[in-house]
Amino acid sequence: MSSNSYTTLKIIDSHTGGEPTRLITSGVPALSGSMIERRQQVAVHHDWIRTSTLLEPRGFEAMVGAILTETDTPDCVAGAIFFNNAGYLNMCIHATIGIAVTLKYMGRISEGSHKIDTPAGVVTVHLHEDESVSVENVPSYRYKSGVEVQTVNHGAVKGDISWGGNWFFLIEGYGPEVKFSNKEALCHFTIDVMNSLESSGIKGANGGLVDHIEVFGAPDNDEADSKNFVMCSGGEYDRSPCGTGTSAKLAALYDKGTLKPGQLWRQASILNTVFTGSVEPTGDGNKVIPTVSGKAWVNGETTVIINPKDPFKFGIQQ
Ligand code: PYC
Repeated sequence: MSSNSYTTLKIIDSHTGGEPTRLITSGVPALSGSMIERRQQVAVHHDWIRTSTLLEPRGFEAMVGAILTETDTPDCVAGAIFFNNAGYLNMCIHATIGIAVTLKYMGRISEGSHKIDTPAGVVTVHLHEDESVSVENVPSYRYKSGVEVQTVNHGAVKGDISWGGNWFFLIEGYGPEVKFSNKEALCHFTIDVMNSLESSGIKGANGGLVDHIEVFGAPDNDEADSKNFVMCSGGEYDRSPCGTGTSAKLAALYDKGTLKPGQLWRQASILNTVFTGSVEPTGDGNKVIPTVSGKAWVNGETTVIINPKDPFKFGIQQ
């Protein structure tokens, strides 16, 4: 773990539909217990791993990180703890797609089906011949529809609260048009909605913070059914279509009766990268298992060096 009094971490970078994933593959202190317990140990005792790998000068705000862990859950090839510039996530599908492709790059898995343990539960990844990856997500559902929130700067906005591994507020017909040149206005709009949901006490089930906002618009071409803009909990937008956000959308479409089991939905991102998805009902109310597919590319491999003398060894935190 340390050489010449430096602490080191090994990382492999990838991106999924434009959204980066920084995977920490070694150098992490020993963790134990369930994935929720392991995440808690990292958050309380080793948050320096998150800040030193994702914050400047090594990272930037849109980067999502994951620690590759061992797991006590039988049949899983690995565990994953997800985090971003602001804190920890339950689940992240773009990162899971990135992890599957990275595990293949590391020679740890080959084509086929593999289970990965996460704080939200066990997910199954299918690594296909063309290197695309499908993730069978945790049970997802629309919790509430047509919820109105009074925002500070954008008037009243209505949306659905839906779970896809994280809590999402799904919005259609409000806010700036979903196109890349509007990204600043979309950031202002979605952050206003996120803050207004919190200050109005509008929550997901069991008081869950609704910390992802997803706005939908018409796709630019016939390669997608919809185009989205997703604001993540750290105040940065997702460059990919956001897999948990796509799951939340699929669950809402199913609940509305507009998406049948097995029917394909193609969700484009603000960069026009596409995830495809479908659902299978669980038999438990309106809950479904979404499967979301996309492609990731490994694009870097490096050693993080933590020099005790470096004032920004753990990232710039103001
Ligand atoms: O793909 O699930 C996802 C995700 C969550 C936050 C950023 N990406």
